[in-house]
Amino acid sequence: MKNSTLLFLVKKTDGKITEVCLAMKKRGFGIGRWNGVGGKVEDGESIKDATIREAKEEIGITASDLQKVGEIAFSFKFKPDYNQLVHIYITESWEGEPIESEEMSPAWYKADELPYTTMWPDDIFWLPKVLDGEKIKAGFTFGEQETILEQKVEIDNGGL
Ligand code: 8DG
Repeated sequence: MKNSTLLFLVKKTDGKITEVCLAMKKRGFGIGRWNGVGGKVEDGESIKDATIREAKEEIGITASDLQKVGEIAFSFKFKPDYNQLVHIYITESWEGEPIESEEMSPAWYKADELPYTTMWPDDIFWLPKVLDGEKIKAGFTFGEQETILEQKVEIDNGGL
């Protein structure tokens, strides 16, 4: 399965995530949706390096101190070319301020007011857990028109 990355910049208050930077995807896969930043890992590139590169390309920041919080295997029953393993990170550390690029337009949201109806339909099933401090391993199978056919979300605080 192809590897791809997903990073959420977060701000904490008293150790709890209170704000999340999302970015509106302006083109390609996931267009019209709010999401973290990320994309495909290139040949010979580490997953962390890909995460940092994509964040720079998409919202102009240099991320550091990445914390891995999840892995999700996505399968697309009718488009197996899209199948991918997404490696999910959060960080409180970056240089620069998120800015708009050709690909994405960033905005800050309160962690308990994320626009789930304009996000990938699986996010509601795992992202609240991640923002609550859990680590997850999950799998989703999509059918036609992005309906979720199968799903499994496990808490995995030790394994990642
Ligand atoms: P390109 O447009 O430059 O060709 O591609 P890219 O930037 O390398 O990658 P992409 O295909 O645009 O990356 C897709 C991003 O979306 C990547 O960060 C992983 C993420 N993503 C999925 N599925 C889901 C999902 O169901 N939920 C969330 N939150 N993110 C997802 O691919």
